[in-house]
Parts: sequence; C-alpha cells; structure tokens
Amino acid sequence: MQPVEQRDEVEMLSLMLLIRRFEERASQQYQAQKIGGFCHLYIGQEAVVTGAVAAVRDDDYIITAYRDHAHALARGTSADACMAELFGKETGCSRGLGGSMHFFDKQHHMYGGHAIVAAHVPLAVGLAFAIKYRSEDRVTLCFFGDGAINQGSFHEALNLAALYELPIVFICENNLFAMGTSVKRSTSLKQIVDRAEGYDIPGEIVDGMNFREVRDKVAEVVDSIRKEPHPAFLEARTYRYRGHSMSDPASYRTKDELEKYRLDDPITRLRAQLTREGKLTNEQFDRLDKQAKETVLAAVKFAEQSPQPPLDKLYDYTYADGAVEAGVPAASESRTAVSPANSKESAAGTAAATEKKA
Ligand SMILES: Cc1ncc(C[n+]2csc(CCOP(=O)(O)OP(=O)(O)O)c2C)c(N)n1
Ligand SMILES: [Mg+2]
Repeated sequence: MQPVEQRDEVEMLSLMLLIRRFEERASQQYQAQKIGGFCHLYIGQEAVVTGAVAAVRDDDYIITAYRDHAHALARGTSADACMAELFGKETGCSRGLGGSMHFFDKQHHMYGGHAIVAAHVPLAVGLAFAIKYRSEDRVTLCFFGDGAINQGSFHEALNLAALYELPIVFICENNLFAMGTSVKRSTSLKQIVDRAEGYDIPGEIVDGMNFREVRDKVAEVVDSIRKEPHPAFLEARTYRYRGHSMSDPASYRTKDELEKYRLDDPITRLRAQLTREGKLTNEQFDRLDKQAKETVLAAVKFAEQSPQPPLDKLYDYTYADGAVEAGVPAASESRTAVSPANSKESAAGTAAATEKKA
C-alpha cells in the first residue's frame, strides 16, 4: 500500500546522504576533540527513521533514545543547529545544554533525545495520550533499541498504550546489540516483535535496511491508526556499522558480519532501486552527495563560530518557565485528573477498551 502523501524518494535519498555525511563529520570532529561527552552514531540505520518520517505528517510526534542525530535531521532540524548542539554551542537545537544524546526540537515535533534506556517510552505514551485527549488525528512514532524491551518502564508503557488504545507506533530499531551484548544473550524471545503480542498490540517485522519497506509499512499502520486510534509495533531489523559509541571498537562482532550488512547498505539499496527505474542518474547522485557534504561542512563552520552558552544560563531550562515548586500546585492549574474516563473520548471509550481486554 502506498502512503497518501508520499514524499519524493530522491529527496529522501538526499536526506539519508545528509544524515550519513553529518555523522561521518561528527565522528571526525569528535576525534579532533571539538565534541565532548557521549556520541552514538546511527550510520547503517538511516532507512529506519527516513522511511518512517516519509510516511507521516510534519505535525505528528516523534521521540527516540540517545542515538538521535538522524531523527532530528529527518524531522527538519537544520544541520547547523544539530552540529552546534554537538559542539555545545548556544545556537544548538537544545541551546548547547543537551549535547549528542539530547537533541530536541519542539517546532518540528521532535521530543528528544533521551539518554536513559526506555525512559522515553512512557513519555511517548504521554504524547499519544495527549493526542487522543485532544481528539486530534496525529500519531506518535516512538523509536527505541532492542536493549529497551526488557526494561520495566517499557512494559508499563505498552500496557497503558494498549489499554487506552493510543495512537502510537512503537518502532524497535533492532540493530542486534545493546552496547556489546547480543540480543540473543539479552532477550528470551524468539523474535522481538513477540513482545507486542503479549499486550495484544499488532506487530510486524520490517527490513530496516530497505527504505521503501519501512515507509510502506509505517504508512499502512499510520493510516489504520488515524481511522481508529490504536497502538502498533514494528520491529525494524537493522545494523549499526560503528561501535556503540565513539569509544567502542566493537570487538564483540566479526568483520564478516559487518561486511555482510555493509553490502546491504540502505543508501546503496535505494540508489540502486531508483537508478534501475530510471529515476536517478549517477551524476544526480554525485550532486546530491556533494550537496550533503557541503551542508555539513557549512554546519561545522557555523558551530565553530557560534558562542558558548553563557555561564549564567547553566541552570536554566531544567524546569519549564513558571513551573511550580514541587508539591505546590499553581493557581491556574486546577484541572481535573486526566484519565480516559473524563477525556473527550468519554467513559464509553474506556469501557470499550476494558471490554476488549477482558
Ligand atoms: C536504564 C539504563 N541502563 C543502562 C544504560 C547504559 N546503556 C546505554 S546504551 C545501552 C544499550 C542500549 O541498547 P539499545 O537499546 O539496543 O540501543 P542501541 O544503542 O543499539 O541503539 C545501555 C545499556 C542506560 N543508559 N540506561
Ligand atoms: Mg541495539
């Protein structure tokens, strides 16, 4: 099934190139000590977020873990703002205070960038709850790694999403490893997608190295969710070419395994598909690649020339402006408790949900 508003595939290929070149340059700048802290690269996994984003609207929500550069770029955060964030500069998408693991861009509905494994999954459910509470037809895309699926917060989140029938797609980016631990050693499941079944959430496996397959599957699921809100689960099988983070030599896997996945590169694959169909020439591809490299080089320059955040801002933004002190409700916040029973969906929705589960 094709998505209703299918984005141009050549444009999406150039987005994948931008992500790849951005991260290669970030790696180089990290080694040159221009970037501090942790830094996790997404190289090899580009088709997952690009395919997913190609299938949704700009006002849908996305949220992910710490391997987040690609998710921000895919959402439309500029390479300048992303690189400046890596450099810890004030012009960064999180004002230089978040760094690699905490990209955030409210304007583009990219709600992070979260460092604690699976901690963002309940937040994603909150975003989906807000959509349903406000009777909107948006969808939340929640990305996470294979390492997240055994965390308690993950189970709590899936349970609530299923009970409340929330509009959310859980997208597991199964790159076969959580740090240096193979998924075979960490997870007692035949396949990750089986996790969803336990919560009565429909789940499917997609080839995460194939842009078209990811896009079409996400489009199909999102189309169904917009008609009638419900959670869905996709296990995208993918691979990261680099180590877990910059300091990991990835000695826990073989060269042969890496080589096998490199031959299945998502960029090469989409390029080949488009070339075969006469939609892309080699010259065009080279031009797109050159453009991506230039954009990234300009971003490095922008980041270098940007100011550091002022010291007196160090403790700003920890809480929202005007946030109440712990335990003291703000006068304007006398809202009733938020539960499906008094949401716009009405108690009937809850009853139906309960019935479905009974
Ligand atoms: C609650 C928690 N435990 C441990 C860590 C340390 N840690 C950081 S990344 C990671 C592995 C996560 O792997 P996965 O979810 O598969 O994501 P990937 O790195 O493969 O994208 C761990 C254990 C953490 N950040 N949070
Ligand atoms: Mg993983």
